[in-house]
Amino acid sequence: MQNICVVGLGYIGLPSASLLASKGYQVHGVDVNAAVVEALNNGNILIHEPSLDVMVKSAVASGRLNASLEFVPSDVFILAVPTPFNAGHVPNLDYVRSASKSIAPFVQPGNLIILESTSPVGTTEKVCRWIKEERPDLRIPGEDNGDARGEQVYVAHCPERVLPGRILIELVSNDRVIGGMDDASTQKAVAFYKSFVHGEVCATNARTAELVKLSENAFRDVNIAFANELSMICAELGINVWETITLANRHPRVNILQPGPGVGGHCIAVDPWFIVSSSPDTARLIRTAREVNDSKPQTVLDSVFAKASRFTRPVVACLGLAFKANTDDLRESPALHIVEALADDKDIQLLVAEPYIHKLPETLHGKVELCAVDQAIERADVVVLLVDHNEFKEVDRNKLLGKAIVDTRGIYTK
Ligand code: SAJ
Repeated sequence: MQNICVVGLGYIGLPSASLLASKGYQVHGVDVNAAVVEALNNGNILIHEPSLDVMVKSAVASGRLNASLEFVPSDVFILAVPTPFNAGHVPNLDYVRSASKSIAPFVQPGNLIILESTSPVGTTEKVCRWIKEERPDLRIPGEDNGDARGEQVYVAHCPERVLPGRILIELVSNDRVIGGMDDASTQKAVAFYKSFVHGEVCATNARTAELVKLSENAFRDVNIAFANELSMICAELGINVWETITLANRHPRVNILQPGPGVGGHCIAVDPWFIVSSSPDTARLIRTAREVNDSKPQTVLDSVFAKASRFTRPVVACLGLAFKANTDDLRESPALHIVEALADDKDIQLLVAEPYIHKLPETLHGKVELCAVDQAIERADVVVLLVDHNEFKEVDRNKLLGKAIVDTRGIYTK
């Protein structure tokens, strides 16, 4: 297993590809986005992730990592493509299907195919079916293989579980869960991951591995929903939620998470719906947690509008657009949605400080002024803290005196 084809060069595929190249594998990356491919071949990246630029540069310089729009024959195929949802929170497997169908012509007996994308239960079985449809000559686990000859193809799910901001560390140090479509696939995939993972590599079957990953993010979502609901209860009762949580967490078996402006990113706000879609009548708590977290941005907006209404032509400064601290990642960001909604109010003069970006997203063009944090605060009547970036934690508290404050992260009002 020396040649690896990584399909999808995003937040998971790109770090994985460069890590594998650094471990001595010959890695070919494939992406549908020509800009990503071109950047990689020049040793550059288009996303922000600590140390990734250095690792990609050195992997490309070593000759062990390259990319193109085309697939190539390989010993191992890793699918790291997005799994979003459609209207009604129905999982969208189009990218997994397309990746499976695209690698099929290049798959040979003995190859290992790994699905890393977070997926609804049953998706790894579908990968097998999609490949079989293209290649009836191959022996694929879980399929009717009739007259197919040669060594089998090995297929496993190994869900990614790295935290954006710590991807390169967690790719190596986290335990991994590997679920093969049969025992032979599990063993082959376990051997492969053991060659570069320091954490424990735990074997199971494909369906369990799929649900393990979804459960991890649903667990976190439910716990954040608890904190967010508590923040709304505290607001109703006139109690400081941050103090409440700090004191409750002094109990040895209580560990309440932190409320925020809502849950963002492309994982925690998405994956629980994959459980709901498989078990719509049973997944009641998981669904409600999603609804609680999705309702939080509106609660924040209500409180901004209430504070802004005390001023004529109020200047509102929003601190942060990213979906979480110390990143430029704006995907599914509640902070961004809140700023977009405020930008539609013609009575408000809106300033935004976001140290991780240099230009505003298109939805805010011409509606919002991007400025430095000190300047934004100085000019503001209302300061809305949306992201707990380090730069915002360091703000001189004297500069906030006399300002109306909506603090969604408990930095200024703890
Ligand atoms: N958040 C809160 N309060 C908290 C913790 C988080 O409001 O106490 C918010 C964040 O601000 C953010 C969102 O939740 O908007 C998600 O952030 P996160 O840091 O909890 O997680 P992600 O989405 O960056 O990464 C998660 C991780 N999953 C778990 O921790 C169980 C990561 O390990 C997964 O690999 C990743 O999802 C993924 O790709 O699925």
